[in-house]
Amino acid sequence: MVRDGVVPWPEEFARRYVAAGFWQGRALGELLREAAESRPDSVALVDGGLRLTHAGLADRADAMAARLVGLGLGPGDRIVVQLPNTWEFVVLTLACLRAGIVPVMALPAHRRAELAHLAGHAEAAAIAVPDRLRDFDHQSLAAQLVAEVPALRHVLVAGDEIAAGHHDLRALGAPGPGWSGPHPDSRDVAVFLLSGGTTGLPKLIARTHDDYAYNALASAQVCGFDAGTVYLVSLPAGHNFPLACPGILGTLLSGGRVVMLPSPEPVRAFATIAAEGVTHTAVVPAVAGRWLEHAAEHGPLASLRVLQVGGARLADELARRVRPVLGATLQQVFGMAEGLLNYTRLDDPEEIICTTQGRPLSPDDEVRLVDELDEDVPDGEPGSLLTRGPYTPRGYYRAPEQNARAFTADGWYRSGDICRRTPDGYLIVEGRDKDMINRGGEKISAEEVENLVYQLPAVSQVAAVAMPDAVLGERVCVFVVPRPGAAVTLDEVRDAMDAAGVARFKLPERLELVDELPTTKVGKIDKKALRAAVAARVEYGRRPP
Ligand code: J2J
Repeated sequence: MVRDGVVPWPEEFARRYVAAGFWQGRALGELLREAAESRPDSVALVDGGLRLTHAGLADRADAMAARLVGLGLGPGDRIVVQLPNTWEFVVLTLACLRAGIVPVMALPAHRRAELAHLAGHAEAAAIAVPDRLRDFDHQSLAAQLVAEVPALRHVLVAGDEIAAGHHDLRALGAPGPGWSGPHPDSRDVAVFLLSGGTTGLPKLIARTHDDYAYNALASAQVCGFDAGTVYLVSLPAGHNFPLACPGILGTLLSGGRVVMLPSPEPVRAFATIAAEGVTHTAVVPAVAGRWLEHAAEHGPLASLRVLQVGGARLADELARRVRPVLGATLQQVFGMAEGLLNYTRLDDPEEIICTTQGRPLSPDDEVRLVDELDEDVPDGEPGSLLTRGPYTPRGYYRAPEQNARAFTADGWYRSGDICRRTPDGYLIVEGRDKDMINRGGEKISAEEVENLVYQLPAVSQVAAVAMPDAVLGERVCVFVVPRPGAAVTLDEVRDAMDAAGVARFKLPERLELVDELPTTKVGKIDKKALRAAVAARVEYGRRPP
């Protein structure tokens, strides 16, 4: 039971969410088991040549739960999950939800620095990795982490070559023993998600069974998911969007079918959508752009009914091309792992679908747009988004200092997004007042980049900012003031960050050497001025080397 360090909803709110029927008082594993039993023989999960029925998937998840308990893992223990989009990800996640073991959703791109932090902060007992992925030896890194992180004992590996002492995830997930252990309490933590990152290291978001089940079920309803839904996962599966908005969990709870694909690369994605009759999927704007280009040449996606796009701002012009070119209904999603989800509704007028980022999922989502003094701005004016609600936790896990900044005293989460609200309650994302860079949906904390660049002895001062990019929306640019007589190059910065063991998507793609950094009236580095400077100089449409 992970309760220490988790900030609960005040009891008065909890009672309200229960009374409204949002919180059902049931564990996700229980709900998933029930959904599987109502359609045992239909296909639930497809990964390449492997097809599992709902009953087959539920049985494998039960068998894995029993075997994980056999390894000495139990309710409340944490497993860092760093798996690509394969069946093992789904079986492990369901097994954890059954047994009350809490998965910590890492990304395949994470490296030693992020994984050590996550495993350490969550006091994880196990880590699940692929053997190798894109020429990176995840298994060796996991072994190294076991030596470094005190609580970490087990390495679970999905792959062909399992090192001595490590456990074979495929064997753990083979059909076998049933599971009869008790279901976790619905107020316990079901999963740990990672925050989009504004601080030096990623924070953990504890999502409970009650709130995450509601997140997935209410999303499934708004997105029209049912037993006929075929949902393609091509974004990293541990991200909130493909996991539960409605994602994998929403599809399985609706009796539908999940198709796993390692990447959204258009040739393979289009072939899979056609072969499997995919009806729904979720992508980031950069991927939507590539799919539109591909479809313009190769034709629309006949089976696809709904294309969800979120994670970063979708340009209105791109939005308008989705229906005519892909033949699918666009659904804009403005979401966050911290909770609040905004969706355009499938039957909204085309104008709303193409020019807004949707409206809140739940009637009990509270949204305020405020100025610097936390005063509400008039409707139609841009303001900073504050939110509370039945699936928006009241604080990060074990982070009192950050919580004091990221949440108000009465529990509103400061998302850091600058939005406008239309008269009918839809939000338009206009910018942000948080120090984060959104690289095609991947969130990069400027502070984290700066801390790493400061490790270079030649660096006197550094500021990381977003530079506009035609393909990804934004990329990382660093402004560096070198020490007198010293020189710094982009390659040196990238090599140093790589050596520090961070995900490659965080490495800067441009470096500007300057004599000094501009400051604001109160003496802080003026990032607005820096963003303007790099935007003025940038070459648009340049693809990464
Ligand atoms: C502009 N900015 C957006 C959008 C997210 C569904 C969809 C996305 C996420 C996600 C998610 C945006 N337009 N449509 O968890 O379930 C930016 C905002 C937001 C931050 C959250 C989901 N959709 N954003 O992106 O936790 O800045 O979640 O605060 O990764 O992404 O990032 P993250």
